[in-house]
Amino acid sequence: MSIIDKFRLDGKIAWVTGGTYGLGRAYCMALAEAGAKIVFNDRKPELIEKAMEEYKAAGVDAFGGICDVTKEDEVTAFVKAAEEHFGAPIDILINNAGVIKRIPMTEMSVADWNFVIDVDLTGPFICSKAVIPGMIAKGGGKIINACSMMSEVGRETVSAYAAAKGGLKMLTKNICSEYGQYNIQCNAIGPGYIATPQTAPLRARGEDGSMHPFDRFIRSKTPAQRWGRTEDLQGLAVFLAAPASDFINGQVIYIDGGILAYLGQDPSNLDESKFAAEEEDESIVVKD
Ligand code: NAP
Ligand code: GCO
Repeated sequence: MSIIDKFRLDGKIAWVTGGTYGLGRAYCMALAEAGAKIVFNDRKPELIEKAMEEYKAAGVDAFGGICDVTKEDEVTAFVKAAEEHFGAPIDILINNAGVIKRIPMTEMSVADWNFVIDVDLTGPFICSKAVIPGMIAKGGGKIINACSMMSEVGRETVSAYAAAKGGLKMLTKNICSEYGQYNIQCNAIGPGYIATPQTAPLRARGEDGSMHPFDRFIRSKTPAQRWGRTEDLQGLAVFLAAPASDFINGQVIYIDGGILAYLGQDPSNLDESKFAAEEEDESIVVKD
C-alpha cells in the first residue's frame, strides 16, 4: 500500500457521536473526504435534520439519527440501524459527544456531577462496548476518544469534566490493553482550547467590546496566541482512523498550539488591539 493510501478510508464506516456541529461535524467532514461513510447521532431531531442537509450538500454518504450516548438501549438500537443501513459493522468510532458544566466544586450538585460523568465517560464506555464485537468479527477497528487538556491538568470550576476526561484517558489505555490483540487501536485526541459552541462563553466580548479575561488568559498561554480551529483537528482524526496509525495504540495526542509545553507569558503584556478584528463565525456563537 502506498503511503498516501495508508491515509485513505475508502469503504470504511465511521461513527462520530455528537456529529452535528462543532468538532464532531469537522471530524465527519474530514473522514468523509478521506473516503469513509459517515454515521452520526445527536439528541435533537432539528440538529440531525440540519446536519443531514449539510452532509448531503457536501456529497457525504451519511446515516444520522437520534441517540443519547448515555442510554445503552438507544445506543444498541442506533448501532443496529446504522449497521443495517450500510450492511456491515462500524469500523471507526469517534467518541466525540461531550458536555461541560463550569461550577465551583463546592457548589456543584451530585446531579450535575453525574450528568457530566455520564456523557463524557460513561458515554464512550457504552458506545465502545456497542461496536467492539463487530470490530472483532471484522478483523479490526479504530476507536478515538475526545480527551482534553483536562486529562492532564485542572482548573477552577471544571472538576467533573476533568475527572471524566482523566478517566477517559485511562479507558483509552484499557481498551488498547484489552482489545489490541484483535487489531483494535484505541487512541485519543486531546484538543487544547478550540473555538466551538462549547467554549464560546469563554470568548464572548463584554458590552464595551473588551476581551473576555479568559480569552486573554488562553492567548497568553498559547505560543500561537490564538484559539484552535476545528480544522486544526481534522488531520489527526483521519490519521488515527487510518492504516497509517496501525501500530499506535493507547496514546493521547494533544493538539493545543503548545499550551501544555509552555509556561505562558504575563497576560498584561498582551496587545489586545491585535485581536479586535477577529470575528466569530455563525457556527461558533453561544448556543441557547
Ligand atoms: P460542542 O460544540 O458542545 O458539541 C458537543 C456535541 O456533543 C454536540 O453535538 C452535542 O449535542 C453532543 N452531545 C452532548 N451530549 C450528548 C449526548 N448525551 N448524546 C449525544 N450527543 C451529545 O463540543 P465541542 O467543542 O465540539 O467538543 C467535542 C468534544 O471535544 C467534547 O467531548 C469536548 O469535551 C471535547 N473537547 C473540546 C474542546 C474545545 O476546546 N472545544 C477541547 C477539548 C476537548 P447537543 O446539542 O444535543 O448537546
Ligand atoms: C474550560 C474548557 C475546556 C476545554 C478543553 C480544554 O472550561 O476550561 O471548556 O475544558 O473545552 O477541554 O482542552
